[in-house]
Amino acid sequence: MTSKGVSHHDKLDRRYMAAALRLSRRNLGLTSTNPSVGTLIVRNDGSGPYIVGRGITASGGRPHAETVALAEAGELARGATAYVTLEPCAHHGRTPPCAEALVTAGIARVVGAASDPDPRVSGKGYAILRAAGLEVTEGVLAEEAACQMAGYMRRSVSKRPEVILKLALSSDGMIGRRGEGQVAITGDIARRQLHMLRAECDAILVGIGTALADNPELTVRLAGLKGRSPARIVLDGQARLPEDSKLVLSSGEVPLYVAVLPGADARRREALERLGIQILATEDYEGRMALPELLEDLAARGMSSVIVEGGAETAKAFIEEGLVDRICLYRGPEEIGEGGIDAPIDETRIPAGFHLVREENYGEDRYMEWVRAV
Ligand code: AOF
Ligand code: ZN
Repeated sequence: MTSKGVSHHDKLDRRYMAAALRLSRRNLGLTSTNPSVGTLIVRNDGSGPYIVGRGITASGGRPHAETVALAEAGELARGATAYVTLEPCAHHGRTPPCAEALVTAGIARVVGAASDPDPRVSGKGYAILRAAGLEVTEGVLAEEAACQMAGYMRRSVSKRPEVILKLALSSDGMIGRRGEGQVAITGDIARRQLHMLRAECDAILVGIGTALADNPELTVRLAGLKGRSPARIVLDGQARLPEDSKLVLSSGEVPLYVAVLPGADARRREALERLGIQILATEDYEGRMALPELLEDLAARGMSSVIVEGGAETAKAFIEEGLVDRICLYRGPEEIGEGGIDAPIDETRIPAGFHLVREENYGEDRYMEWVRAV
């Protein structure tokens, strides 16, 4: 093949992998503890490539993406190329190994993005394909795939969920006004984008200060994303969350966890428990809640990603302990001025090790997103 041929091949591989990644993004937040994987089966029999099968990891984590795409392709999978955003699995879990399914279906070539850190799979999926004589290209858009599946990657590698810090800043760098509850900082497009981001996570977390001041509901309220609200978590050392707060009142529809310190009032704690709220017993670390242990507990409960939405103290605690993996910053056009609450972090104070992955305008608001590698 000429070098020109190779580069055309590369471009096509990247294009289909990008499409498989866009496809798999749809089920983010629905598949934990499994990642949301995407698969495209593409035939090329002379008249140019065309897609014969599409698959995303199903809600709840199974069936896997490859199974879904192969079922759609049927006999057309024979001789085709499969684009998979994660190395196909090699283990007999609750479903047979996808690597074997690809071989059996007669797939000729597999293009993979991210490698799977799961020790039951890592390297073995690709090895099965190669041993059966399939052509394998690994690592196409690997960074993009790992970034999108960061929750799965972080939980597999560090036994804790990915922590996403969301901040909405006024033009003068404030996140709100003292004693005022919720202050509108960003516009409607940013609000909708945030609800989409919430839907992709397994939990939304706030401190009790924010829960008391804002009385937020922390659900996804967007047409088209109904039923996609993740669990809510309140860091509430003393179990002060009021029984008539919106968080408690909506806990019948969307799970609510309240993380308390060992010294929390037993009666308050029991009152919340009686309302069906799940209490997370945390360790007291010199008067503060031990966040690494809390995160381990959340991972053990199957959560792969948590979005921290405030307030300043809670954000600061996660930043200072080096527990933030992704920063999503919205910068609105208005000033807050007098009585403003300073943001714990901004564009000029992004910790070392993070790199900018997105920068967009949502109406009058600027959106910026930074991640650090898992
Ligand atoms: C794939 N395709 O779509 C996904 C994969 O509990 P199980 O049997 O579903 O296995 C979970 C593991 O499967 C998970 O840790 C990861 O290694 C892999 N996820 N693999 O081939 C998929 N979601
Ligand atoms: Zn599989």
